[in-house]
Amino acid sequence: MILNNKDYKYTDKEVEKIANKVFSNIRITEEDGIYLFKNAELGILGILANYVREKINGNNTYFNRNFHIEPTNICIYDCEFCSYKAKVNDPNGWDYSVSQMLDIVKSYDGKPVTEVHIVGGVHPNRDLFYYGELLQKIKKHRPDIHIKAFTAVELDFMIRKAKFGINEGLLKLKEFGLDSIPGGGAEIFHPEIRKHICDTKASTNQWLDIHEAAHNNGIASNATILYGHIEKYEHRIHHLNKLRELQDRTNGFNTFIPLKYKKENNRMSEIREVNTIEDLKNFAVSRIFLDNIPHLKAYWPMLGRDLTQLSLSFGVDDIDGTIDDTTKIYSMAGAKDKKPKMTTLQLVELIKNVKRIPIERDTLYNTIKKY
Ligand code: V47
Ligand code: SF4
Repeated sequence: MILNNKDYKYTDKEVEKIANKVFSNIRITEEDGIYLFKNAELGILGILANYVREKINGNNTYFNRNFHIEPTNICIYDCEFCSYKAKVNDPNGWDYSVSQMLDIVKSYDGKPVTEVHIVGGVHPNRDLFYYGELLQKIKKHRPDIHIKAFTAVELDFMIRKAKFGINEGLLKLKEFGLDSIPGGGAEIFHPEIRKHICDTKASTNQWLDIHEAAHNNGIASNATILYGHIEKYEHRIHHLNKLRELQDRTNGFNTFIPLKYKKENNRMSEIREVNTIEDLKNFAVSRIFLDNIPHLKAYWPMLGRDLTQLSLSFGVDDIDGTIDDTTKIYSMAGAKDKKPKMTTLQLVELIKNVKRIPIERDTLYNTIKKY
């Protein structure tokens, strides 16, 4: 359903100019991106994002069969938006041993999951060798499973604690069994905002350096943005531009995942969450701007099922996976789904209901099954 500019009655000349660039496959500038955020109405953003989506991914809509392990919520950092973390000895804290985490993996014996997503807090006593043991034991037990693990923030700490350089640390983890890196910890790259929401953890440059080094060592990764709090459109575009520049150098990002700020139980709770229009605009402009990152993901446990379906008309081509009630990050921050879990059949139905083609994929987007 690719529409072209002849079908749309523009009310804004500048939006028309930018739209013509998109339809001519010309990259839009940072100024264009900000202009779209501020001035384009949702209809044209949907048309443009859908054009880019269908050019790259056709009608395919991807999902996988995955589960999460959250090793600990104990964290040395104190991000303002975090509803999840606990301090050492906090009664709300958890800190799983390697054998407890292996038991989680074993509970999937005989089930056709293809990915384990491991992400958690930055525990002061856990280093690269502790997590290395976990990776090795998972691979020994289940060699077929892809391990997507540790945000750049966790990696930065565990690599420094082991007194390794970035390349050396990543290669060691790869040797232990790390297959790819999730996109978390990016938040907002612009220093004006980062200093207010997550001042002490890995900086923008450290996050970007870790992903660049991973890509250069054959480890693919994802990228996120945490949007909808104190940042302005200018900061979002600055963030997208940093990712686009890095992707031009390495081509190592698979997927971009906008994470909507959820307000419950954190120190930024007075900030209202943005509405659905803003969510859809954000997906659309991300899709239009990031012409070199192949996939755009709507993370359904956070957005809910209806908005996830809608997002498929605003650039999104991936809805993550079955997840199976194994993540607490968003339920603790106020997401409606307290026990997120969808069967493969439910994911397939969700996609088919909006006339897209469900594709079960592995983490690296190889097709496992077309429905
Ligand atoms: O970096 C924390 C976010 C991220 C809140 O790579 C919050 O496939 C909203 O990395 N409101 C971690 N978001 C999650 C993550 C992720 C999730 C899904 C898929 C992938 C992937 C990666 O969670 C953190 C932070 O940005 N987060 N608190 C909150 N209150
Ligand atoms: Fe720690 Fe991550 Fe929470 Fe920040 S967002 S306090 S790094 S668990």
